[in-house]
Amino acid sequence: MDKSADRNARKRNRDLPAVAANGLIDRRTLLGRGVILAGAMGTGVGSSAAAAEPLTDDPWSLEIGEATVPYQARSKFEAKVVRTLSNPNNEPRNSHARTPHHQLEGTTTPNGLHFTINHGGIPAIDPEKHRLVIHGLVKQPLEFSLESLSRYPQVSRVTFLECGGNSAPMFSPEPMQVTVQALHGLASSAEWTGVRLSTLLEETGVDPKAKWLIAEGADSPHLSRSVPVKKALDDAMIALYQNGERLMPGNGYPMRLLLPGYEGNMNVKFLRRIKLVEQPQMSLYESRTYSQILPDGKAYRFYFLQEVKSFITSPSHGMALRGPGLYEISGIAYSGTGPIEKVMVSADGGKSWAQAALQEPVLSKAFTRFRMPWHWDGGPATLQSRAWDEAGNVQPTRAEFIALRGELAKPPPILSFPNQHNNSITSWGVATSGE
Ligand SMILES: Nc1nc2c(c(=O)[nH]1)N[C@H]1C(S)=C(S)[C@@H](COP(=O)(O)O)O[C@H]1N2
Ligand SMILES: [Mo]
Repeated sequence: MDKSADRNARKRNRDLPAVAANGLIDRRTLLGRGVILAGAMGTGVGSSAAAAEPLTDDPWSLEIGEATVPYQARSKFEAKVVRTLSNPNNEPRNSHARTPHHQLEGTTTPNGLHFTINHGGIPAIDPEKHRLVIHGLVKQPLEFSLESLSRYPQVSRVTFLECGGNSAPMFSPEPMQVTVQALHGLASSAEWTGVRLSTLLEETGVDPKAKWLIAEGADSPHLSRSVPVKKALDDAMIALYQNGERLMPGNGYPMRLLLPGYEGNMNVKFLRRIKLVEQPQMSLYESRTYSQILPDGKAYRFYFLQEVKSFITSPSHGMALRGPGLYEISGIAYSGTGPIEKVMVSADGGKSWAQAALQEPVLSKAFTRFRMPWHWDGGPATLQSRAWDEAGNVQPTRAEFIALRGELAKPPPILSFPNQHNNSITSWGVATSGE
């Protein structure tokens, strides 16, 4: 960009309508008013002026390319975009893989990067032999194979999945200096296709006495959870496909229970059994691990909902801004209750706020991408986002959340994992260095 074009861009950007302190700019400027974003601002990075002479040919333009393979993998130049693992050697305990939100865009988590938690490894299930049984308080117990399930009407649903333990580092009394992947990587979003559970329960018939069902997996821990029949008849499904292809092995191949908006753990993978019952079973994962202990020593009996939440993915920890100029703040918002209504963004640690643009489509219980133009003047800034859902729920500040739920328990209690369901606001500090 030559000097005068650069000057013009700077002037145009200065004239952009500010909507909150520390450089936040009206979101409507994103909608085609020609914001000149960072990099084109004459700092010598990002886009640069095209030279007048014709393009030269690089080696890859001068020979026949690689063979086309039956199942393609991404470019080798993307090899660093990976999940982080908690148990790479498969020791006999649980394994986590976290989604790299800071390296992804849009709202769909690619299947290879969907987060996963497996409490006893990933079973190698033969899809021909796998069966799902629905029994208990039903009129007619039934057994389904993968093939018989495919004869029922299929539905697709885009929904997020989040572990109740996602964002647990936010309970720390000291601010954690970690990436968005380490903080919030136990949440992902995909399009799931399969059969509504209500369709199958119509086939079996449900005894009016049945108020709960127990869902059980075919992996070695036989993970099982109690689910209210009301949820089963609402929007629960047996998912067979993930973003158009069969479920990934770690995400429940060949079939899983999907409970949109409910705690990840209840979405039982490798699903082999659904038993209709009168009372919840009080299994390990609902009485110990995911029952939230409160500061007064009492506990929530059940905690199913993943509440309204948002976090900024760019810029975020580990990235560096390359000099003052215009940037786009962008992130993800979602709520287990329904669609996102709005997201507010602050660049001054929550003193002033401005409304972000929501990227279409805004789907119920799915990741929603928000965007906010920001003019960074090179000074210190604290970036935050705060989401509202259509039901009127608002994401709490960290102080509000901690007042209700307490900080990290020390020493950690033996009988419970108390640090669950943290949906409070994340802050990213930006130093004058741009880091
Ligand atoms: N059968 C079975 N189901 C399971 C698990 C498991 O280990 N076994 N992990 C649970 C937990 S703790 C979570 S958070 C979600 C994670 O789903 P994902 O691995 O597809 O992301 O699956 C749940 N369902
Ligand atoms: Mo979980």
